[in-house]
Amino acid sequence: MSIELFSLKDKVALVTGGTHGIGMAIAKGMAKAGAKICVNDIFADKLEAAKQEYKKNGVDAFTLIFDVTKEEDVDRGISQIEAKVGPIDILVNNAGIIKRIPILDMKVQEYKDVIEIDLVAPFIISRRVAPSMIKRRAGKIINMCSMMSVYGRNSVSAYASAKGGLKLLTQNMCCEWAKYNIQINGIGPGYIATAQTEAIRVNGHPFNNLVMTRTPAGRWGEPEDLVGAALLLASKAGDYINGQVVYVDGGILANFGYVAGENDVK
Ligand code: NAP
Ligand code: GCO
Repeated sequence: MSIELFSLKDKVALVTGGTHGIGMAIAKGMAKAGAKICVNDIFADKLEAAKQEYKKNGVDAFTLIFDVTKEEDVDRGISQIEAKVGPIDILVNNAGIIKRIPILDMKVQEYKDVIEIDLVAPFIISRRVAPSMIKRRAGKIINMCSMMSVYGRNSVSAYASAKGGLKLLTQNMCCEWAKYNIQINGIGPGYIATAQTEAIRVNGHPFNNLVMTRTPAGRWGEPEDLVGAALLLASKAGDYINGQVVYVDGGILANFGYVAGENDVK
């Protein structure tokens, strides 16, 4: 019974940017729960490498090229999935980028590029997928938010603007589509060891020290740490969870400035 609650048997799941990192871990987890996996990317070689990696894990992923920011590309890609795999039951808006540039140094175009991928793309893709979910009176949308959905940090203004916006887009989608039995939620990962954080995850780097000392769990998260929350939000188990962001962060958002070993108060 409890296993059935989290089953994704025969569900069609699209995980955008699921060629590595968090997206791939979530897609593999969903495949294990029975879902048929579709992933996109903009580069053919990355898609091919991902296809092989999925195959090694016993997953026959449907891979296709489309840029999440281009409406026509998205339309063509989703039509292809619908024709070859089936209508999408689960959409994970995972594709994302970050630019760490202080506001005064950031070009307007750089700011817009982040907003396009991290905020406008989930709007474009969800709008393309939702009408079919509405018709079928069933669907799950998971938006990859961030701790930057609720906090700022120096040098990530565009990213925080996008992820803060994505949290509220999640809430608005819930307001408009919950009545059609569609659940739209976000996952807010803490600091996770992927390509996106590679440059700041180096021994001795001040940011690495910050993550290690301020995260109550005392470690970086692994992409696989996100799978449980994704299964909850994608399955029957999450049928009455709507418009929420589930933070999977080793406790760092719960911690007001505590530095392990430095400011212990007894
Ligand atoms: P990642 O390893 O950099 O993966 C991001 C994925 O998005 C890649 O597959 C990338 O493709 C794809 N992508 C980027 N632009 C795209 C576009 N225009 N069209 C299609 N695909 C595109 O990042 P990650 O750490 O796994 O992050 C996944 C999501 O979680 C992102 O939304 C990120 O902001 C969010 N997140 C990450 C962390 C963290 O600590 N890592 C924390 C909170 C939230 P290419 O490989 O071809 O570039
Ligand atoms: C940064 C990090 C973050 C994380 C994540 C936090 O530079 O602050 O890369 O943005 O990736 O989004 O939840």
